Amino acid sequence: MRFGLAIFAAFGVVSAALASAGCSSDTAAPAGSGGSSAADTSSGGESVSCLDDPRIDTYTAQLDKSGARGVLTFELVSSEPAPPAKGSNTFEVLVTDLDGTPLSGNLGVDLLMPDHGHGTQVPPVVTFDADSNAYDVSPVYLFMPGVWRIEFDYYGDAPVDAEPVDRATFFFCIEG
Ligand SMILES: [Cu+2]
Repeated sequence: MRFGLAIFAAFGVVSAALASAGCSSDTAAPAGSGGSSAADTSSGGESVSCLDDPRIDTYTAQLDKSGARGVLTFELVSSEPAPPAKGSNTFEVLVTDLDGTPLSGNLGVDLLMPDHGHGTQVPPVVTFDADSNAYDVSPVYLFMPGVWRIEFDYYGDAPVDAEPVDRATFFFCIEG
């Protein structure tokens, strides 16, 4: 599942649905139906605690990471709500080159629960905000408690199914 700018959103819906079919407790409604179903989506009725998982990032505003190829920097400027929570989140993401210049090319976002092998049901929409020089990514729909991997792939002028210029991954523990 690789979600990019609007033209790829339809593809994202299909692949997300296929991938999420593999998760047995994937019963949350995709719409913002409130917290009433929280008990249904946690494993065995127990709340999930992944805060000690060595993979996860501790959320702070302006959390930045060097890309895997060392070419770009990806900064999670903010999450709303903060820290990221179960349900729909909005991320602001800044991508800069080695000179610190903000970039505005195609950005793909890939959401995955690595322990369950599925993505999300609602693909995020990525828009570039020329005022902040950053991307708005919404919704970042983290519907299930547990560890989520959020990958950003920067493509520049190339389409989002090309080889990315650089990429970075963030891991967050979503509590049930
Ligand atoms: Cu899951």
